[in-house]
Amino acid sequence: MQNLGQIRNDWTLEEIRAIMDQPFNDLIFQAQTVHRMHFNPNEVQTSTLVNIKSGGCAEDCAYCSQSARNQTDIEKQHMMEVQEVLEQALVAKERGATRLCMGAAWRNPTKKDFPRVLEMVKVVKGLGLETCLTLGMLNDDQVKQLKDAGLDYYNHNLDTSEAFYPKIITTRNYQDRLDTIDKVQQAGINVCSGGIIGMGEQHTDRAELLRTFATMRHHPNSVPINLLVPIEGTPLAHMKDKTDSFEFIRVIAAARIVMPQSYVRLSAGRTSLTDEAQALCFMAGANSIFYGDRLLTTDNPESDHDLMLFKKLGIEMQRDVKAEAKAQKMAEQISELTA
Ligand code: SAM
Ligand code: DTB
Ligand code: SF4
Repeated sequence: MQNLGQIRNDWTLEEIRAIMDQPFNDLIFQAQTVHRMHFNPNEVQTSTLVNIKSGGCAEDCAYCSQSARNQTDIEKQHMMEVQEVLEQALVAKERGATRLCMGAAWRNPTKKDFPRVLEMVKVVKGLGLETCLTLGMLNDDQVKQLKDAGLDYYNHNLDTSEAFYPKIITTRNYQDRLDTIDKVQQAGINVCSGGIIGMGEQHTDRAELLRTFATMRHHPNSVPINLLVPIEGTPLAHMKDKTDSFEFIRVIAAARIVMPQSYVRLSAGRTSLTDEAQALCFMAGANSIFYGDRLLTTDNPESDHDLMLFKKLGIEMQRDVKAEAKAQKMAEQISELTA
């Protein structure tokens, strides 16, 4: 392919399908070639998730354990105290994560809850961790306040193609999602946006989702590719073992090729992938993961298992040297002030 590894925003569906459909070895070789043009191939960025408000969500996302419409057995919880987030952030940092991703089961954050969210961002940043939030839709004022608080990333997924989306969510439309992503990007906050594979969508829906991201003016900085975690009590509970892992790896490789400088995140569903399948995902250009024993309401591989896999593969966890230096400086200033 010509211009392999160059940033383009004019990808067509046919081009992306052709990338995805080529022989597996050619696809992986191409993805690995692009990956090496922009990244250290033996380094993976790690984010840890914290569910800061669990369950009772007003949206009707068919995959989600936290929708009030789904009869799941998760524990509903009010918004966490800042202190509890701080404690979890310390554990994540100790284990080597560089980013804390705080998620809330909201359609959108309310005025009442927002000051505490801002406080969480400041406190977590103070530890030298990067911050990411995923709170649902945002208005202009909220985006500005998050930027002022120093938020590094905002996660807001498109989940699937525009055509398949109404089969999964009816309480908000695709354009709502695109609008929030646009606001976040315009404010200068890094966008994290991806989707889910295995909800009953077709191959072409997966290519179309990638096309939507790859034709944005700025590709999302981070693109999480989730493998559906089928949850009892959700309309997608029956979608067990429906996705071939090679198809999942093909999507990862195609994401790497069409968005050469984005972090491609191997996200939910890793517990149902073998170590070998995950190794192929890294070979295909995945270079970040959620790290820590839990996702939001479901299990993730245990950190020790991930460390063992990294060791077998010779993969290093990325360190955020800038954030560490900043936190060190802040700690020095605090100790000077309190001396
Ligand atoms: N409420 C916010 C929202 O929807 O933007 C933030 C939290 S929501 C749980 C974040 C993302 O997690 C969803 O957009 C979806 O892509 C992913 N997700 C949720 N449940 C999942 C599941 N069962 N399997 C795979 N991915 C899932
Ligand atoms: C993303 O794309 N995946 C993460 C994060 N962004 C917020 C969430 C995965 C959730 C998996 C199901 C659960 O644990 O409830
Ligand atoms: Fe609510 Fe987010 Fe779950 Fe949808 S994915 S039901 S918006 S928590």
